[in-house]
Amino acid sequence: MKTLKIAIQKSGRLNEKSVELLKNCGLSFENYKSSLISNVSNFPLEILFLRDDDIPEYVQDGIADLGIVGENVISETGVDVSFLQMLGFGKCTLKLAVQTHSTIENIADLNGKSIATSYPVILKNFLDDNKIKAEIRTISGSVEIAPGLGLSDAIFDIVSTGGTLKSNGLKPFAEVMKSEAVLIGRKGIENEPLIVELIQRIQSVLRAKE
Ligand code: PRT
Ligand code: ZN
Repeated sequence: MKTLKIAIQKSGRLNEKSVELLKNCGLSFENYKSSLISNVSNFPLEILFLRDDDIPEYVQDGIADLGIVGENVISETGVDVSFLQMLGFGKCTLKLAVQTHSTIENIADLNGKSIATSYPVILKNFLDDNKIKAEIRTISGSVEIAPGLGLSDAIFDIVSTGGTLKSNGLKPFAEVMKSEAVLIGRKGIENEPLIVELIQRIQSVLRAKE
C-alpha cells in the first residue's frame, strides 16, 4: 500500500494542535523535536515537519499529499489545492491598523498611503478589489513597529487577542479576512480510500470536541 505524506508545522502556533489532532485520530508516531520526518506505525502515513510557509506548495506539487496550515498562508501563496476540512484551531483575523492618533479612519483614507505587512498578496488583492492605491511595504516580521518607526502609515497583520496592536499604540479599523487551520490535499486526492478514512477520523475527533 502506498504511504501517504502529511505536512504539518515544525514549530510555532499550529504545531502542538496539529500533533494533538493526529494523535487523537489514533495515529501512533514519535514526535522528536529534532526529526523532520516521522513514521506512523499503525497507518500508512509519514509526517513531514516543515515551516508553515512551505506547506501549501509542498501539497500543490505533490511532495506531500496532505497538509495542515492556516488559510492565510494558503491565500498568500496562491496555490491550487483542495480544502478538505476546517480544523477549528489557529483562529485569527487579518486586519488593517493605524496608530491611535492617526487620521486614517476607513479604507478609502488609505489612498496614497503606505502599509507595512508580511502578507503582500492578500493585501494587494484586497486593495485592488476596493480600488485603493496604496504603497505596500513588505517586511518579514515585527510589522507592528513600522508606523512608530515612520516606515508606514498603516499596517496589515494577523490579530488574535489584539494585545500586540494595543501595546504598540495601534488600533484596528478594518477586517480583511478570517483564518483558521485547515486540512488541505493535493487536487484530486479527496476520493482516495485512505484519505476518506483519515478525514472521517478527523471529523469524529472534531465532533467529540463540540
Ligand atoms: O516558523 P514558521 O514559519 O512555521 O511559523 P510562523 O512564525 O510563520 O507562524 P506562527 O507559528 O506564528 O503562526 C502560524 C499560524 O498561526 C499563522 O499563519 C496563523 O494562521 C495562525 N495564528 C493564529 C497566528 C496568530 N493567531 C497570531 N496571533 N499567527 C500569528 N499571530 C501573531 C500576530 O501576527 C501578532 O503579531 O501573534 C501576534 C500576537 O497577536 P495578538 O493579537 O494575540 O496580540
Ligand atoms: Zn511562517
